[in-house]
Amino acid sequence: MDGRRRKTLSNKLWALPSGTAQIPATGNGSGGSAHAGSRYAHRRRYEVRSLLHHSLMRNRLHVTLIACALVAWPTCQAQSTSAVEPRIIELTADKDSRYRHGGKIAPTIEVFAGESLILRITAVRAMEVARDGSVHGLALLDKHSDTVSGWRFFLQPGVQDLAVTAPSQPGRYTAVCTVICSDAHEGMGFTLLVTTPINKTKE
Ligand SMILES: [Cu+2]
Repeated sequence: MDGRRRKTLSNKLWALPSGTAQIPATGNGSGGSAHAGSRYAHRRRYEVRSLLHHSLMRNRLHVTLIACALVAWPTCQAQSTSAVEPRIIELTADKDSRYRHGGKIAPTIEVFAGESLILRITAVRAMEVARDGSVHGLALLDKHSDTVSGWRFFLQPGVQDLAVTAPSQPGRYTAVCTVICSDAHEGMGFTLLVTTPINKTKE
């Protein structure tokens, strides 16, 4: 019975908010000194010790939690302030099998190496549609005509946001359409000019 009671008490302790944890538990039955028989006193000591143990554990837990919070807080702050919103670049993959950006056909878009971007592409059907329903495609090729990792997409009619990261190597990259969308498909593309980030070129 003793053990069961302790178990109940410790369960209560864990359930109670920290400030109130010890008061009702230690006060339970010990308020009147009339009950101070030796057996009772022994049990009480035992319980108090177990309560102390638990409250110590709780204190340690609290200290640990607070320490974690203190450590985590600046990290979260740093992350939220340093995480730059990706730049949105609006493009149209048009019905005449041309990429447009700000009214320019086959534009050159300048980005920083490693920059987070969102390509907001409005795709409009040209003559042909791929079997999966895509009306145009997009692949970014490096100087060896290899597709840059993470830069291959098939475009459905309408607006789509493509999250990409600019290549880490500065240089001139060519974006091409990968769906045979019309006779003019071969000429459909744009240039991505990747430059070194500002903080590395400050002169
Ligand atoms: Cu095409």
